[in-house]
Amino acid sequence: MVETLTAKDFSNGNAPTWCPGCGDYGVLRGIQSALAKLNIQPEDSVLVSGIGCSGKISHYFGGYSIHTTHGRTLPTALGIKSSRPELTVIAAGGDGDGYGIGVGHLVHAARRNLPVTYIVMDNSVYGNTKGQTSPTSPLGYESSTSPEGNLDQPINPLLLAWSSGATFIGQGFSGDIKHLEDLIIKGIQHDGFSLINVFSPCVVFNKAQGYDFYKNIITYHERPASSPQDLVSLIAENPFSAGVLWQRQKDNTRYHKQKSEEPDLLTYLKTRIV
Ligand SMILES: Cc1ncc(C[n+]2csc(CCOP(=O)(O)OP(=O)(O)O)c2C)c(N)n1
Ligand code: SF4
Repeated sequence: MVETLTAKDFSNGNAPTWCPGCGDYGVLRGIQSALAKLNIQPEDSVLVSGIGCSGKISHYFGGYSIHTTHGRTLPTALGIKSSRPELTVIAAGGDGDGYGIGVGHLVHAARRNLPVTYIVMDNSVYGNTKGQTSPTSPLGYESSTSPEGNLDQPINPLLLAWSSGATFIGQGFSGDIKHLEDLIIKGIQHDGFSLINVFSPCVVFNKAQGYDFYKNIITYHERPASSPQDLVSLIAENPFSAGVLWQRQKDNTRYHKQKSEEPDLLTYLKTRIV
C-alpha cells in the first residue's frame, strides 16, 4: 500500500499513442489525479473502456483495466461493480461508443444507479475511424457520412441521462484539468451512477471544436440545478455549461443490502462444487 499517492501511481508506463494535442490526455490525467487525491490504491481501482481513440485510455492506466467491445463499456463496468462492490469502477469511452452504439446501456445504467463513474470523452466525431459524424456532431457538420452537412438533431446526453433517472450529471473540459479532476472526485464520491461528459477536442478531425472554441463558450456553475426546470433552462441557455449540473440522493439501500449479503465469489464457487 502506497501512503501518499500521485497521478504517476496510476500510470502503467505505456506512452499514449494519441495525436499530440488530443483532449484525451487531459482526461487520463484528470482520472489519475482524482484517484490519487482520494487515496484510492491502484489495485482497488478498475478502468473499463470502449472502442475508439478514447478507448485506448485503459492501455495507459496503472490500476486494473479492461478494454472491452464497442458500446459495451457500461455493462462490463456494472458487472464488475456488482460482483466487487469494494472496487472503484470507472467507465470511459467516446461519444460514439456511449451515445451511439452503446446508448441503450446509458439509459439502463442511469436507472439502475450502481456507483460507477462514467466519463465520456465527447469530441463530437468518430475520431478513430477518421472523422465520421457522431451522435453529438452539430447540425451541418460535414464528413464522409454527411457530405452535405449533418441533418440529424444532435442528442443531448445530459438531458437523456436525467430523463433516465441519473442521480449525478456533470460536464467538464479536458483543457481545464483542475476543474475536471474535482468533477471526477465528486463523481466517484457520489453514492450512485455518475455521468461526466467531457468536451475533449479531436484536433485532427474536428478542428471547428478545438480548445479555443470551448474556452470561449463554456460557462461554469458552482451549484447543481435546484429543480428539473432549472436544469433544462441551464442547458437550453448554454449546452456548454460545466460543473456538477445535477445531483440527487436516491435510496440505494437495496444495492448496499444485497452487497453485504452476497457471499464473495470464492465462497459462492465452493458452494457450487459438489
Ligand atoms: C461493433 C463495431 N462497430 C463499429 C466499429 C468501428 N469503430 C471503431 S471506433 C468507432 C467510433 C469511435 O468513435 P468515438 O466513440 O466517438 O471515439 P473516438 O475515436 O472519437 O475517441 C467505430 C465506429 C467497431 N470497432 N465495432
Ligand atoms: S484522431 Fe482525434 S480523437 Fe483520435 S487521437 Fe487523434 S486527436 Fe485524439
